[in-house]
Amino acid sequence: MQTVYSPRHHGHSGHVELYNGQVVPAFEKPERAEMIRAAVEARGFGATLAPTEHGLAPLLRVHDAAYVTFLSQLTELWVADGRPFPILPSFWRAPGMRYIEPETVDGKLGHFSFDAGCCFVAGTWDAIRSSADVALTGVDLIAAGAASAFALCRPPGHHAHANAMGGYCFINNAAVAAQALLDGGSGRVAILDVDYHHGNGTQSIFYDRADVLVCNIHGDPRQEYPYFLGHADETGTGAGEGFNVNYPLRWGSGFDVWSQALDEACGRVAAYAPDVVVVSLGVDTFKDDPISQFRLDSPDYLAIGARIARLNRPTLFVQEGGYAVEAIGVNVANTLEGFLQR
Ligand code: SP5
Ligand code: ZN
Repeated sequence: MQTVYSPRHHGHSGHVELYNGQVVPAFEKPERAEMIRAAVEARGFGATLAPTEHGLAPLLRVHDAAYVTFLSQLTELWVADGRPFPILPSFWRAPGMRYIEPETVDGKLGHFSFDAGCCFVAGTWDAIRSSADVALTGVDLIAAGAASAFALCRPPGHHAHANAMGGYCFINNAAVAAQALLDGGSGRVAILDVDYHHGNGTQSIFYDRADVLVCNIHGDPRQEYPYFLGHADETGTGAGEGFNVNYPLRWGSGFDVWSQALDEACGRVAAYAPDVVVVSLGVDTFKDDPISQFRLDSPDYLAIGARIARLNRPTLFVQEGGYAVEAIGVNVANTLEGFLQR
């Protein structure tokens, strides 16, 4: 299994988030990707490749043009206003307010986000593009016949909606990849999201579609971020009815409960018979994750990979979350190793 990685993720560094009411260094930091790369390379799964440039067209297949334009112009708007970094939104609409893009930068920031989890610094837009290119180069590997590939994306993507950033996510790399697979000739794609947090962006993007099955295992939104999506009764709408499946689990869930949900999700994926499986691979389900409340341990990730391998489909792993930096490499590499040992 080859890994796609770009050092351009380092441009997104030194950013902050709001945590327990304080401005703190973001948990989503460059060391995450470096720990993963080191662990994966040490296991010798295959070559590490640089991504090829795919431009913005594949992003515009799942994101609104006005949103991508906003992301591409935000930094210059901010700098033109004479403001220092970092850039952080702090104004949002409530239901009932108008959906009209404001002309000024603070208004645009709120219009195109749903939380203060997406901080911009000077190199953020370049890192966002490189992360999407990493996912799209992974798609190219699968399209060329690889049985599997690992897209070491940073920043992550699964919280990003068609027109909004949030939760460290700007462009939804897994959604962009799934759409690119369909555009390349796949008839059906399944996205299996095992990140601790519900992939609200991915669910939202494909909610009315039958050509992408979206399965999510995550912290119950009654307790956990993103709070406002991810309930079990969200099953899709219109043509997409029955093609969204949520497995919300309570704080404190261990691998006994979690692996049962994975078995059920894999049953749904197998019944769908997808041409390709895209795994949104977050390892913030780990017991020592600093912002999460599940209790998976490092050997459990070997079992997760092995269970996914039993689907016996071409599989693209797309990196999402995981914030226990000292264990993140082992946990990601264990998942891939469990998959490869099928
Ligand atoms: C890609 C990804 O994993 N994004 C996660 C974004 C989570 N942001 C909000 C986390 C809220 C954590 N609340 C902790 C409260 C501790 N007192
Ligand atoms: Zn997460």
